[in-house]
This record gives sequence, C-alpha cells and structure tokens, in this order.
Amino acid sequence: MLKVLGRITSINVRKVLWAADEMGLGYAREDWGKPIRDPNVPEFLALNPNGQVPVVIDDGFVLWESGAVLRYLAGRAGSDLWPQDLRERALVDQWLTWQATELNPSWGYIVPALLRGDPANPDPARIATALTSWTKKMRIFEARLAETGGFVANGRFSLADIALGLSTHRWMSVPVDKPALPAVEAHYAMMKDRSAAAAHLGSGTP
Ligand SMILES: N[C@@H](CCC(=O)N[C@@H](CS)C(=O)NCC(=O)O)C(=O)O
Repeated sequence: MLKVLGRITSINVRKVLWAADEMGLGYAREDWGKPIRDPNVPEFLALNPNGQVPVVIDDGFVLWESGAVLRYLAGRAGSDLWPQDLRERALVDQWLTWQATELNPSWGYIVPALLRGDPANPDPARIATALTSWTKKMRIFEARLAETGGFVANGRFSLADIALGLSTHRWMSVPVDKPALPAVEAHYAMMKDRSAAAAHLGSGTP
C-alpha cells in the first residue's frame, strides 16, 4: 500500500492526501514534520535530503515534492485530474506551479504568525506587507476564476483546483481583514462540497 509521510497540518501533505482520496487510492499515513516529529534525522533524510514533508513510498519507490507526487498519483490511478490533452495538462501544470512558487511564498510570514503563534508577538508592519503581496496574488486567482466561471485550469476539476482550494482555505482561515473575492469564495464553496475534500478543508487543519 502507498505510504504518505507527513503531518496533516502541512498544506503540501494535504494536497497529496486529498488527491489520493479523489482518486480512490488507499494509503497509510505516518506523522512526520515539526513540531510533531522532526524530519531532520538520518532515517528521514535518507528518504528526502531536504528534511521536508510530504514523502511518498510506493512499493519501495520513494518520491518527494508535492507537485511531482500529485502527477505520479494521477498517472498511477489513470486519473484525468491531470489531463491527457497537452494543452489542458499544461494549464493544470501552470496553476499548480503558480500555487507553489508564487502564491504560497506570499503568505510566508502571516500563516505561522497568525495561525500558529510563531512568532508570539508578530510585527504588524510585516503582517501588512505580506498581506498586500498575498492579496495581489489572490486577485490574480480571482480574475482567472471570474473568467472561467468554474474551475481554475480547464472546464473540469483538476489537480490545480486541489492545490488552490487548499490555498484559499488558508486565506479564509487567517483572522485579518481581507477584500471580498466572490469568484474565489464560490470556488471554495464548490471545493468544500466535494466529499473527498471534507477531511482536508476542515477548521482543524488551516
Ligand atoms: N516544495 C516542497 C515543499 C515542502 C514543504 O515546504 N514542506 C513543509 C511543510 S508544508 C515542511 O516539511 N516543513 C518542515 C516540517 O514540517 O518539519 C513540496 O511541495 O513538497
């Protein structure tokens, strides 16, 4: 059986778990990641030298980097969440990459500070700066959803909606004043309606 190493409080771990649930792939999960279980130990570093979660082990095959894992799982399951059509697939990849490299870094200071109390006394100026850059990225997502009227990449649900649905969950969870983003909110509601999403978009896992 597929093994997923990683704590459920990690957005990158939840990408993998939600995708596996959508595809009906069974898995066993083992808790790794700070503060639950520090991955910076030889046993874990031998699997992923970055000391980061998630790591997936499939019958002895070890894989890390959540985006690569998502694509591997879709291929393994023969799922169209990563489409066969070249251009449809490229758009899924575009939004998956954007979520990981452009959107995620923008909330870097806010999420640990406001959701995890790290640091205990956050710097308001840094919160404001991060919120400005996060909002700018979320407006790009808003404009895209307003254009598609549904899912982010193509006309149907894909791996990109999973990654971005989890990002929106973070956006919704932080206790700060934010602008209304109606298309993002509609997309989030649609994600929450999916039965496979229930465990991954809950209030216990911001
Ligand atoms: N690019 C990596 C990033 C992985 C990553 O940043 N993982 C974080 C959790 S979201 C981590 O392992 N943090 C250290 C820890 O939990 O101990 C991926 O997408 O898999």
